[in-house]
Amino acid sequence: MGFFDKLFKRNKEQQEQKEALDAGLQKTKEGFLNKITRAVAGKDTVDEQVLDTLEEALITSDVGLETTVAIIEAIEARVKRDKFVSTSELSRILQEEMAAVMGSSGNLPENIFAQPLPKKPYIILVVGVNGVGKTTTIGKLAYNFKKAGQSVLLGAADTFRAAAVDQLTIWSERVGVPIVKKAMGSDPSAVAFETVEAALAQNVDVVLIDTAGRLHNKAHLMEELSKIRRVISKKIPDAPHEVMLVLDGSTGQNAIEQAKQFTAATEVTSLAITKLDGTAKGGVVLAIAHKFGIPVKYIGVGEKMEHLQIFHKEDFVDSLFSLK
Ligand SMILES: Nc1nc2c(ncn2[C@@H]2O[C@H](COP(=O)(O)OP(=O)(O)OP(=O)(O)O)[C@@H](O)[C@H]2O)c(=O)[nH]1
Ligand SMILES: [Mg+2]
Repeated sequence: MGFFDKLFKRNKEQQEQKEALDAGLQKTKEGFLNKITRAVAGKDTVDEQVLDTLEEALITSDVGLETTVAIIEAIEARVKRDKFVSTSELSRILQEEMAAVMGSSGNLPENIFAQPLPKKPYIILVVGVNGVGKTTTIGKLAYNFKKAGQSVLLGAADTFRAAAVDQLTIWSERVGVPIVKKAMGSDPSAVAFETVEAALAQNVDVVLIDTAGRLHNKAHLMEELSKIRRVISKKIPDAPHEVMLVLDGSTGQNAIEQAKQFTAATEVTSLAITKLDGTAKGGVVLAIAHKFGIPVKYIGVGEKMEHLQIFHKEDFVDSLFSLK
């Protein structure tokens, strides 16, 4: 049991989620903890050398330079202030500072899916490059919203590939929520428009709109997203209410690069980081949460619908440190 673990009482479902997170982060943890253990081996107190090794451990665990420096500086300040910090205290301080550096991310309430949404219908546009897990994340979100009692409508605005519409249709059947779709090659904004129209007519709570991750080129992709946004706002002026960028955590620094490009080209209001199961690059979550000032709301720790988690930064850090 880790440090933060002791602070929380979890119900059965939360406990299962935490175990899935622990298991998913196994690889990241192994690399990371080995490096930390090496950093403090044979030392009683936190000195320059311990901090140097720690810095290296964080950077090579995909936490990235900028975020690592922020964490190390915070620890240095504490060491300076408290004069004597033992290496046994270091682990606790490190966990606290790792969580702190993630800022506004990971502060969502446990019952987020059941809470009344700020707008009805609440329109979420899901964006990201191909293969990151957009369609899967939509399926998982639909499952969670529906389970919490909200009515959901899916919009298949990825019309670039026939398989994309099929894939979202399978999710709609699996979860038991309706879908608006058109033939492959149709105008994606037309699909988005009809989806929003149907949501208004049917008094739906949440709308999840899937988009293509690959088009002829990047400029075309961004242009298409702007057009979808424009068309949606013709029906509901302040929609989409959320633009969720999906990032594949297993690609490490690549995910950061994608986040930079998308946030420069379009307004992104929330993040989901997928495929944290089975990767050693989980440290990238800290970098993403720290760098962009956009809340990481959800993380994916597997392919199934139960494998979407509300992102809790303390749980996340705790899982990086808890040895099974
Ligand atoms: N292990 C794991 N696999 C995932 C996760 N999320 C998605 N996947 C898998 O990643 C692959 C791509 O997911 P999609 O949802 O099709 O990705 P996409 O972004 O919609 O891709 P395009 O439609 O091609 O743009 C699928 O095989 C998913 O099952 C996750 O959290 N963990
Ligand atoms: Mg897709």
